[in-house]
Amino acid sequence: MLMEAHNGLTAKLVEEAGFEAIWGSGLSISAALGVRDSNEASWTQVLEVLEFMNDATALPILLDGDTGYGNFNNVRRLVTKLEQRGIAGVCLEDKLFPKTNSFIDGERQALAEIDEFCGKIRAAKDTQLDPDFQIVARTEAFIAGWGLQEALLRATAYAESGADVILVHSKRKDSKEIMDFMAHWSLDTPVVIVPTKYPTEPIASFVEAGITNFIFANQTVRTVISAVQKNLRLLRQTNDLMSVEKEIAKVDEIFRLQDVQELQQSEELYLPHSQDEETKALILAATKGNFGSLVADRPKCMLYLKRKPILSWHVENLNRQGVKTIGVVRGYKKEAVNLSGLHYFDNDEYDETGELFSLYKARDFLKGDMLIAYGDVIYDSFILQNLLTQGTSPLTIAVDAGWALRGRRDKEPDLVATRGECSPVKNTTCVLEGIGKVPASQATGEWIGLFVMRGSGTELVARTLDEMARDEPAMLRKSKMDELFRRLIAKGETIEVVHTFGHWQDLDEEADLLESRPI
Ligand code: SPV
Ligand code: MG
Repeated sequence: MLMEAHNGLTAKLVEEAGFEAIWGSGLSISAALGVRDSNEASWTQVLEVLEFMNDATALPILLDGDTGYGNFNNVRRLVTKLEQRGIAGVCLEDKLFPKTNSFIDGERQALAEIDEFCGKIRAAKDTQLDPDFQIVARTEAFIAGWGLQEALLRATAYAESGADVILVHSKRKDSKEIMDFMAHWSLDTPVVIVPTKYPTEPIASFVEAGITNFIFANQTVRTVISAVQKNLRLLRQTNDLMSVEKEIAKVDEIFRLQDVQELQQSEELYLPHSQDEETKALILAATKGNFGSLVADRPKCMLYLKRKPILSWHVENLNRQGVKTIGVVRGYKKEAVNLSGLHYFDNDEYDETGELFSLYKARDFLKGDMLIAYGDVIYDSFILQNLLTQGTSPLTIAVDAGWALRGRRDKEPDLVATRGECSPVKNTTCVLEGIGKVPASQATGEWIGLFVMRGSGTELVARTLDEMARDEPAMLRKSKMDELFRRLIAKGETIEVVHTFGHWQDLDEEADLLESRPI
């Protein structure tokens, strides 16, 4: 039983339906390509389709090779190319190139000279390298109205020229021509038929007559046409996707047929793992801030800056750098911190605790590569980009080297002392030596409230928080972030510094710009 397919998808569907082989139908391949069954698609274009079909299925494919696309020489090249692409056989018909489908004015179609066609068969058999490659010789004697004698004469000549199988085609509505033929067929060469025009005849009666192979030549493409016509008509009429939704294959079914799962497993095997490890971000936004009536019903991070909540600026900035998983530690008026798609952690003791305690509240989120940001600091996106791409250490902080020039009004700037020079050009790094109690005269910059921790750095920070929670809970509650850095330095850990020059703002200074509603 050979079932028609005309592309990779239908080849797979034929296989899943349990058929034993595929008919690469000239009619349906050309129809699927939107052209006529008159050799309008070139033979190499057909070959391309066959390659996709063969890749999609383990079933043997018999190509409907029409007339062989020329003379014996074209047939030789065709056989070679089909073998190279893993096609199991080719059917050649005794008509003239360019052929016309047998069901269109069959009587008016000229047949090939018997000798010339026998030469094609011999050329094909002499060319094949794989002994299993099948040459099916098809006679159109009945189709062209030449009758039983001519059909038998031709079939015999083709079998004697080496054809592996004879295809006898008929367009009668009954089995008479085929049965007459079989009554006289005495050679061992097996016979295959294409019962498109006599579908009411039971297959069993042909089997009884000695026919062992059947080609269902176009039922797949006809099923596609009817189903698509019906559903597109409905969709056009109703404008309602639900009019077809229940009837059509799920999108997941497409993925299954494409074996998407195999690709996912292979990605595990072959893609470098660092690429799948996404950087997450955590925004600390628990405090109220000194903003008077502006923060009556919302915390700082939900105040509006140019029509958007400050938290939205953060999220968009992070998204632009490919950071999609974002957590927020909220506290004061937490119900007003309600942007969708974020992971929320609550520090309900925001009034009596510091930043380190907020960080600890998101302890379970601290895994892999992470960016930690203060919710009330805004910065240009290049600062984030530099921090994510320049620093490669387990712990890296962003420091403003231009702090002294900016005349900032912050009463408690997080001044830092550093060692070394931060230069991607010279490939040198700068390291944090002190933070918090650094006198201005010794400071090389100001920490801007942004840092990155990667892999082992994240584990180190999480461990330090766990130790504090266990051994010094009061200290954990009241500490600011600089306490964490001081502890890490004291443990001998290296904290890399990426320098920036201005282009950030902590919002305590910018109350004038903020609104509690979009303007
Ligand atoms: C085909 O499927 O293209 C065939 C069979 O050749 S038929 O259309 O019946 O000629
Ligand atoms: Mg055909």
